[in-house]
Amino acid sequence: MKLMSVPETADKIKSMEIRGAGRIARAAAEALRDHALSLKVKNLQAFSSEMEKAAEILVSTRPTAVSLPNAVHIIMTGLDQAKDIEEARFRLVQRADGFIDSSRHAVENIAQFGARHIRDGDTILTHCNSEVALGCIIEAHRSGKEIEVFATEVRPRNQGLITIRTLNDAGIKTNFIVDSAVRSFIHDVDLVIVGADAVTVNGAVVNKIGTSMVAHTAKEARVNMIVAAETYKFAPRTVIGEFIQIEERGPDEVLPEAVRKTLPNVTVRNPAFDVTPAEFIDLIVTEAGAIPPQMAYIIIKEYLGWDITEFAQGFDAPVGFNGQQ
Ligand code: RI2
Repeated sequence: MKLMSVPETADKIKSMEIRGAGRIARAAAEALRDHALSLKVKNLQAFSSEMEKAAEILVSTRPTAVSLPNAVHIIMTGLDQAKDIEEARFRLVQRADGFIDSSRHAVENIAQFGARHIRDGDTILTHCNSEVALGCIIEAHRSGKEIEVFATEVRPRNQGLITIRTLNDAGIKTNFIVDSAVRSFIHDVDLVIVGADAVTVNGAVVNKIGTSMVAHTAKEARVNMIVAAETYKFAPRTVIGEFIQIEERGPDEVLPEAVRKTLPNVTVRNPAFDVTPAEFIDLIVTEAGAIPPQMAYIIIKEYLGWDITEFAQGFDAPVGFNGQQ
């Protein structure tokens, strides 16, 4: 397999050739690991500073999915405690491989846990393309439950096309609808399942633009809404009141320049994500189990290993994935 350089991976994440909050985190982990393995420098200080630069390039690609800085933080932790380059390299590679493995296991466990909340005969609505949300749906189907899915188109990047291809290939009966048709079909739906790019300490979920509209519609129709999210999508810095930055992407994704030129008074706005408040979400399914959104702090503290006291000591306290030091 060809190794991808850090700038190559960063470009692919930016352009969304590599996309999905979990996948971009694993891609960043691979890029950091490969960079560490190929780095030829004279001393530990140079090694750390080169790795820091690479980490910064990767983290700056997409600002919303907190899986990315969380993964990078986990992998970079402890570099300064190594006694030489070889130890630093070894630790980093171990952490990167550990993160990739944990991430894959988390996706599998969430599929198992999430599928339990899907009943035989259920019709499920999903928005965008989330590997964990789809994992739950596919696992329910695999375990013999008869289910049907409504999948939205997801303007402007049409991730719904990836979703319907996956569902089709799994042999699941699927209805493809435009985003604005959600309210027209919500009474045919028993359960909404979506993924997450970030979960805040107060249980709000940041996910693909349109998710909050789906959530409002589901709430109005008394349809339950489940969010499938690995623990590394919970955002530690929201504990100290930081907001999640919502990525606004370029106008070309929505309207070609040739058309925009004819409309001098029109500005295209293209936020990639929106925020769904906790009260619109019934359950967040993580690899550590299913929790009500209001318990998000427990995940940040117990599973990511972040505690409010650590912020007082400075943000770089050595913590790791699932709280391992
Ligand atoms: P998984 C995606 O963002 C979608 O918003 C999706 O719901 C979320 O990441 C989580 O995806 P984008 O990369 O990690 O399409 O569950 O902007 O695959």
